[in-house]
Amino acid sequence: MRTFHDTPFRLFIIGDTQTGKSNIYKRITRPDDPYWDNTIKPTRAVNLLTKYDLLQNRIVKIQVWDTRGSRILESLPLLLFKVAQGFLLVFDITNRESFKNIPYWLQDIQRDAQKDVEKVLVGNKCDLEEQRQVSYEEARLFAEKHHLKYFEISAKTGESVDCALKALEKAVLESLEERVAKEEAAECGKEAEKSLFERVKSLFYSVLKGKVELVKVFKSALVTFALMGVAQLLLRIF
Ligand SMILES: Nc1nc2c(ncn2[C@@H]2O[C@H](COP(=O)(O)OP(=O)(O)OP(=O)(O)O)[C@@H](O)[C@H]2O)c(=O)[nH]1
Ligand SMILES: [Mg+2]
Repeated sequence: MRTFHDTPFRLFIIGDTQTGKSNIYKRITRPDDPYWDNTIKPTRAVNLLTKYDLLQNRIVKIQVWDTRGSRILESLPLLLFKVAQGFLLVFDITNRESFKNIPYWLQDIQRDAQKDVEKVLVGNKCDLEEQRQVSYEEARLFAEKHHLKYFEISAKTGESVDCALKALEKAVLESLEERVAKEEAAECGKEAEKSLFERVKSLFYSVLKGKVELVKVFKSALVTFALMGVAQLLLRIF
């Protein structure tokens, strides 16, 4: 029986530069920090932290990856996409360009990540309602079209950050459980096939053994008859 406790869910936060990924990362990894820190510098490579989370009464280990948003020289995160099990796809609701680039990020995932990877779309900075450039409905429809869950969050106030993260964790957990169940079913199938094979084999051996026994009996009968014949012949002669 496998547990998920030692296998971290590798969750990547990706999206255009300045969409707030590092601040979301900070909210996730240090949720109890009382202050809002807007002095985080642009990410140069990746930030990475492993932590435990409670999900559906189970403790899951998650590894959160904060990546750089620049699409120039982005080869490092893209190489790492292979190890990801989930992506938090971030755009900034006050920056239309960052929303328009989401399809490119989806292409990167499709090209470089595992096929069954989970994705959740988040529109960050929902505390800046007056500067909004992407409506909730437009983003929601886009998400629906691409089979993604959509959350509007604020790394600044913390609004819905946990909901988005939990949705991603849940999707990853369900997909892993499904995969494990399939693997176990395949194993059971193999076992059943094997035991059927074993049964046919032993049946064959017992039949063969039976035949050998029959041949033995037949042989000894022949020998007995032959000896009796020889004995009768000798009696007649003498
Ligand atoms: N008002 C508001 N500002 C935010 C929020 N999240 C991030 N910011 C600001 O947006 C800017 C960029 O934040 P980062 O977290 O560094 O963005 P990033 O996506 O990590 O940027 P790169 O590392 O360059 O890819 C900073 O000035 C943050 O203070 C938010 O939820 N609300
Ligand atoms: Mg950053």
